[in-house]
Amino acid sequence: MIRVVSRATILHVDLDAFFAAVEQRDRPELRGRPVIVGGAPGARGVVSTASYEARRFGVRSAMPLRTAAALCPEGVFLAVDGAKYRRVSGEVMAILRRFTPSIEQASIDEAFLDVAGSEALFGPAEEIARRIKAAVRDELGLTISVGVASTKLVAKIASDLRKPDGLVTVPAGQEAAFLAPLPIARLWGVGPQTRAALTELGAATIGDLAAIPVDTLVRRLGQHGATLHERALGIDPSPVGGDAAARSVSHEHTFGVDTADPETIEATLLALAEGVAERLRGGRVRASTITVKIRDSTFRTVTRQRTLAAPTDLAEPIYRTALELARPETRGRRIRLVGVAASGLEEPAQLALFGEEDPRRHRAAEATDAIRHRFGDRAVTRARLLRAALPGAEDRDPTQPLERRRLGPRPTAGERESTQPHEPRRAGDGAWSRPDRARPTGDPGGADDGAEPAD
Ligand code: DCP
Ligand code: MG
Repeated sequence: MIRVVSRATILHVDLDAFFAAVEQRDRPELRGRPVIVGGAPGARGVVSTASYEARRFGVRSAMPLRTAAALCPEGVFLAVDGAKYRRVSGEVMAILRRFTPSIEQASIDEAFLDVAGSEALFGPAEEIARRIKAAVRDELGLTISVGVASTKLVAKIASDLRKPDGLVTVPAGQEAAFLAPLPIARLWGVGPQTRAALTELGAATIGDLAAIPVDTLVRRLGQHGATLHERALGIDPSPVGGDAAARSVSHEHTFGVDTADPETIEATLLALAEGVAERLRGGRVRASTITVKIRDSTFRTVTRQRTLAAPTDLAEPIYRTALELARPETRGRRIRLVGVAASGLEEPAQLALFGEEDPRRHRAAEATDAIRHRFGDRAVTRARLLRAALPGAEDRDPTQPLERRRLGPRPTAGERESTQPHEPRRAGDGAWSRPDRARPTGDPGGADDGAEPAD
């Protein structure tokens, strides 16, 4: 069998003691104390999670609360605040999306990222992992653990190894050696029954499993035995995020103070469009659908969407489209939040089929990315883009009614356009653009699904 040795560009990110960490962050008096999230100590439910202080007493997720209370009498028992954790989850995912459009949220507190296309912009995968850890810590006051590897399977096992606040990199080619000493239960697909069967075959560690002939495993476990043998060597063909068409890249901004000033709103849309375009280029994908999200001071939220005539990764068409879509929704309102998302992503192989935009413009945009990467975000003037896409000063006169002003060139495309009221979502502001792939593990029942995210 020929195996292509790829690079370690897959990250698995997992928050540490997620629900408990959010509570300790928001209530400093709980820091350093054993916090158990799940309900009152005498209640009939189970533990959702426990802080690392409580874990020292043996408290674990899914344990009955009463057992936890017996193990840890001085524990601080808290109810599950699902809406809050979903909002924070959205904020974490929004940070992750800044580093790559190739992201797959696997549960409420974990995601896989493929940063192969982001290394030119942000540095090697391990450096990206460090940056992500710093951003989550500095911006959200939470710690995460990250695994870096060539496959999702190995990245996930790596992220779990040095929790909390861990960072474990497994260089390409080292997967089997990394896994060998670990117990077989760490592998995907090893539940109690499989574990019993493997124990009978003498396998306690993943290395033991890898040493068993495949035929023996297949005789005992069927096709699953062959799959496990591959996994024991670190082989896992599953791509991050599945198909590109289901993914999207989004940036959004909540104003410090709600604003009705068109100039502020337009400038913000421009910055968001630039950020989205940059991430598309970093991920080597182009988008054919642009969506804007507008939330006003009454929390009325709308999204408006348009499909472009040709897929793009440039800020100008994204900005122009976003502006056209946002204009009727922002007129005369005090705006709380605006967002720009690009979806309908296409990989380069498909892109060759499409007519190119001006290749010089494209190269210039990529050069801009490279300069930003080296010298920081502010190094590149936006004058060219501002001149090209924004109307002249007279057209932007804030004393003129909006409808009398020219707000940038007409769009070039627009077959499909839709307006729909914002649908209720499980996550908060940050998670609007990407339908959750998997229902979060331990989703606390969804009792508040449908509530407007309270931020
Ligand atoms: N969860 C839950 N019920 C479970 C497991 C988890 O409600 N049986 C919730 C609470 C956790 C969150 O999901 O905070 C994330 O699950 P993790 O397994 O990642 O656990 P933690 O983040 O709490 O801890 P760790 O540091 O081990 O990741
Ligand atoms: Mg976690």
